[in-house]
Amino acid sequence: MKKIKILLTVASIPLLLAGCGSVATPPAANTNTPAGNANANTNIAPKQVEVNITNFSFQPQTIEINAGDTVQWTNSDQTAHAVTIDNRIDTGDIDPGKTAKIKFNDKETINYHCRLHPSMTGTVIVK
Ligand SMILES: [Cu+2]
Repeated sequence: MKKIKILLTVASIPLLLAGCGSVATPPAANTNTPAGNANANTNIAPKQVEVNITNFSFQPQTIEINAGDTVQWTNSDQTAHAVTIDNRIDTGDIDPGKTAKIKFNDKETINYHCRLHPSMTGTVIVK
């Protein structure tokens, strides 16, 4: 009985090592992907772009994204804000610490503002 247990333990060590080795490989391969996509505006996996709402402003105020990307606004202020695109969409009030997302499918330039504080403006350029 004892001999069998030891043999099993020894046999499993190479398997564990092999497992570690194969797990380490994929991240190295993935680092090439963003650089390869940098010059191509088509066939890029949709991504999420972050805009921070702070001190009654959208940061960054202007962002460039690709069609199909999603923008997420995070309200880091102590008061509610909103993202409003006239005649089209309103996120509703985004309370402090909360987020709202809009997906942009068409290539266009969109000016938006905060419904609660119209002087807060931002631009999304969809390429
Ligand atoms: Cu606001």
